[in-house]
Amino acid sequence: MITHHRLGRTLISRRNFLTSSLAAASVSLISGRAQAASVPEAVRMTTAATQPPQHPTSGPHYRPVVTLNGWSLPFRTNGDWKEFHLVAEPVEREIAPGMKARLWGYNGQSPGPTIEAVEGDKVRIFVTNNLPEHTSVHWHGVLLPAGMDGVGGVTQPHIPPGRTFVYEFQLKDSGTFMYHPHSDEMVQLAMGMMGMFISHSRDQNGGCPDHC
Ligand SMILES: [Cu+2]
Repeated sequence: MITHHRLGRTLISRRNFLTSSLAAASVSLISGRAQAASVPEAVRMTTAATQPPQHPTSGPHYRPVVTLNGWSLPFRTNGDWKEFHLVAEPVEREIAPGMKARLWGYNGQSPGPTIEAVEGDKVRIFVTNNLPEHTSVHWHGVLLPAGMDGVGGVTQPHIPPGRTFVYEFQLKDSGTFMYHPHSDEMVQLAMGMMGMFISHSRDQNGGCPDHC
């Protein structure tokens, strides 16, 4: 229902107030380092149409990307952390006139939304599993602590259905990366579970030209 990032941001802050009590009640369903943190609103995009880029309203400036047939996941700032909420879930898409596909993805999209942050940022990504089986999220190519690498059964327990796991890491590097599950990979990737992860450069010349 949220189709514009500014509107979305307003709704997020209003809803945080409502969700904080819910979050407190469901703390036992959350695992990971930020166990007691309140969970940010999970923003969904229900259309596959390409959305306008999301210009940052807090933190270091960057020129946002445009994701074809998608958009970027809004974030909120909490202290010096950028907080995102990914929800792994079934997604239905009409991929040709009259032809509906039952896919899996994130936040109403398949592939999932693009995550954008800046080299040096601390990111906290809440991942809620609304799939009928366990999942995890691997941040492909991103330099991070082993425990945040998202390999289910190796660097963390798989995230069971109905549970939320919290990933936290600081971006050491800039670059174009991707995220995808490391749980039942052959099925979950084939069903559409993946998304782009953009770590913008802090270098003004390299990352942000004059008109930025
Ligand atoms: Cu990978």
